[in-house]
Amino acid sequence: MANSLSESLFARALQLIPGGVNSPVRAFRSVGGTPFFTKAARGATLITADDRELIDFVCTWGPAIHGHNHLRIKAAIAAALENGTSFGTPNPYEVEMAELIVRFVPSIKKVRMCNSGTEATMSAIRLARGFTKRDKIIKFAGCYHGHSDSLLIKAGSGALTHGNPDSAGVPVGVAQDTVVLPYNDCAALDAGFAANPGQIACVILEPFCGNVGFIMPDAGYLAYVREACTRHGALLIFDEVMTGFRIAKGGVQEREKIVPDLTCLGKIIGGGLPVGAFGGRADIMDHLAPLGPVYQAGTLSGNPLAMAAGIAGLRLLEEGNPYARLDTLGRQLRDAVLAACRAKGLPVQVPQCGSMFSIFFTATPVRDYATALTGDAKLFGRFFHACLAGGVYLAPSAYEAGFLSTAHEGAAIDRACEVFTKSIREL
Ligand code: HOZ
Repeated sequence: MANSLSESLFARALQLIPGGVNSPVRAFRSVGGTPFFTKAARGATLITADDRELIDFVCTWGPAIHGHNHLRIKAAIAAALENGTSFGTPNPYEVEMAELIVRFVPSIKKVRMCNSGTEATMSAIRLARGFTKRDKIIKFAGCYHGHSDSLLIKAGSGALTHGNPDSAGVPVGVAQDTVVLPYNDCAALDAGFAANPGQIACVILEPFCGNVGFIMPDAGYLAYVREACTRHGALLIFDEVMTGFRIAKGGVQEREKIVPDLTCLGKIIGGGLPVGAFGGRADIMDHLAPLGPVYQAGTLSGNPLAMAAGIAGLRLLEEGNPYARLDTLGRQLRDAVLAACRAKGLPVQVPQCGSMFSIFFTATPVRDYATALTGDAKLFGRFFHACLAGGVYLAPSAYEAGFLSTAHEGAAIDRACEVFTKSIREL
C-alpha cells in the first residue's frame, strides 16, 4: 500500500530535522507509530495532510482556547499585518496587552513581554536571583517550565516522556543550584528550606501541574507554599503558562486566591503566535533593565502580530466568560471515561478542572510525579491509537494534559465521548 502523505513528509523530515520534529512532544515515540502532519485547523478540528479530520484535544498545547483559526483572532492578525510585521521600537499593542494582563491578573502590577514560556520562566528566575541576591531555586519533580538549564531537572513534558527528565548538557554547577522536591508535600518543602538556609531565591511551580499529566494540589498546599516563601524571604513564582487565562480569567491564582510574587505567562496571550510574558510586584519588576541591574531582552518581544492576536483572544474571554461552560464540557469527557472504565473494571484516574484533564490508567490517586508514574503508559499508548483511529487526537504521551476549547461544544464532545467509550471497551 502506498505511503500516506504524512508518512512521506515524516521520512523527509527525519533526514533533516532531529527526530523529524521541531519539538520532541510532537513525536510519537512513546506511543509508537508515525506522527501525522497537519495542513489546516478550524474550530475543534485538525485536518491532516491526508485529509483526515480529527477532534483535537491538544489545542496547540494550550493556546487555542477559542479553537483553531478563530475569525476574530485571524482578523486582528490581518489588520496588524497591514502595518508591518516587526518594528524594533515600542508599539501601541504592547501597552494595550500590558493593560489587559494587569486587569486580568491582579497580582501583576508590571509585565515584560517575551517570546515563549521558556523565556518567561528563565527570565523570572534570573530576576528572582537578582532581586534576592540568592542563587538557589526550588522546583518540583514533574513540573516543566520550559527548557532552560536550571529547570531541566526532574522535568515533565517531553523530557519525561522520552526518558530524559534530567537533560544531558546541563552543567553540574547549574544543577546543584536547583533543589528538586516532591509536589504536594509540605514537609518536603520545609526540609528543602531548612537544608538551604537563607539561600533560596525562589520557589517556582505550576500551581496546577500540566506537564506530568494534569495534577491538582491538595487543599491548602498552595497557601502553605505561599506562607513558607514569605517566611524564608524567597519569592513565589507561579508558572501559569498553561493555566493562565484557562483555569480562570486570572489563572489558578484567581481561583485559589493565592498571590504569587511573580507569574509566568504564555500560550493563550499569543492567540496562537509565539509569545511569553512575566510580571508581578512592581518593586521586583523594576529590577529589570533598563531600570535595574537584571538584564533581559528580545528582538521580537512585544511583536505586533502576536500582541494583536493575543489581545483579540483575551477580549473574547472577557466578553464570553466561557469558564463555567468549559468546565461542563470537561466534566462530560471525564464522566464518559470514568463510566467506560468502571464498566470494564479498569482502574483509572481522571483529574479535571475546567478545560484541562488527564487520563491515568492506575488505581493510585495521582498527586505527584511518583504517583503519575504508576499510570500504565503502555495501555495509554493503545488507548491513544484507538482514539486516533476513531478520529480523536490526544497528546501522544501519558504525561501530558488534554485541553478543551470553546469550539468543542456540542457534537465534538458527544463524538469524543463515544470514541473514548468504544476505545476503552476494546482495550
Ligand atoms: N508545555 C508544552 C507541552 N507540555 C510545550 C509544548 C512543546 O514542548 O512543544
